[in-house]
Amino acid sequence: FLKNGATAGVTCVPFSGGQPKGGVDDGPVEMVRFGILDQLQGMGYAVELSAGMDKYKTMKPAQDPPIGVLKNPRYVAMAARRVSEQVREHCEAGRMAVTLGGDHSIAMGTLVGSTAVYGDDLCVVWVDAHADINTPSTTTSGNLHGCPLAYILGLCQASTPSDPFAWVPRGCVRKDRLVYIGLRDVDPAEKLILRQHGIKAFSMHDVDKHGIGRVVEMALDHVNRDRSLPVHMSFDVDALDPSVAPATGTPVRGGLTFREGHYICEAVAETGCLVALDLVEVNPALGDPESLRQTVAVGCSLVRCSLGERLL
Ligand code: 6HN
Ligand code: MN
Ligand code: MN
Ligand code: MN
Repeated sequence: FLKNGATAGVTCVPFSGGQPKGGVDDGPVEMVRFGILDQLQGMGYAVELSAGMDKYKTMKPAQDPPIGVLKNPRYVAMAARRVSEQVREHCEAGRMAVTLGGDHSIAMGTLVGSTAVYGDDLCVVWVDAHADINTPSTTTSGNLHGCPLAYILGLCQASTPSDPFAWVPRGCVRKDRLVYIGLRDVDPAEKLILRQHGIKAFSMHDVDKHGIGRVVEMALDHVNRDRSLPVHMSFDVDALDPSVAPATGTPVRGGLTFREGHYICEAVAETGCLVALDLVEVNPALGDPESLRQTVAVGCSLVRCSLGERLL
């Protein structure tokens, strides 16, 4: 799919409006400071960086009252819309779209961007402790980072003209082309949604039972049996165990080991099908300097592995 697989189109999204904790907006700058762009260049990629990353902080509307329980709805919608345009540009140019977050609400934008180019052939591998599939009516937190997939799959009520998310093409990702790996903190209403819509998910229980090798194979078989369709991987760093990635806003114990996380990225890279990658929820403000260094380092290393860095 990649006309020029050797160019990485990187979008930095310093955004935290999808959840209440500050600091996750510094995730991208910390990963850049750690050297992710040089590292990709060192791997042989040309790096094309989206312009104007400071805009994400200044675009916050003066007035953004909750809509129902949803917090910062206009801000989240504006930021995600901008992300969608930047990711679409990268995909249109045949670049590997790499998006560094930021909280996970920005995936609403990355998926609108990638599907605008690849259509409903696009397969989504969502690596996360959480399902991020709450609708505006099921979310109890009102945090939009817990909702992106409900919008993308078209599980929310039809949008009204005043809906800030009216620009999101409902159902741009097919339900049978989404698969989860790493789940272990799924809200009761989300469990119902997964079941009702027959959405495939591999929880940590499945990882324990089958091993990560088999789980990734089964996950890819589900969405992309022939390994012929384009893949967008959205990797929430909280999929990893908090001992591996402590600096994140919603840590849940019992997560992926360092190697299991990397294995997923290596196996997806090996398919040659990856066209877009999100690495989100790195929050440098949480924890001591060593937790921060460790989390930023692992985030960068997951990006490199997804883009084909090999152990040998
Ligand atoms: N994330 N299910 C919870 C909620 O608030 O809806 C947690 C969401 C976490 C989202 O980690 O990207
Ligand atoms: Mn999560
Ligand atoms: Mn929870
Ligand atoms: Mn998430």
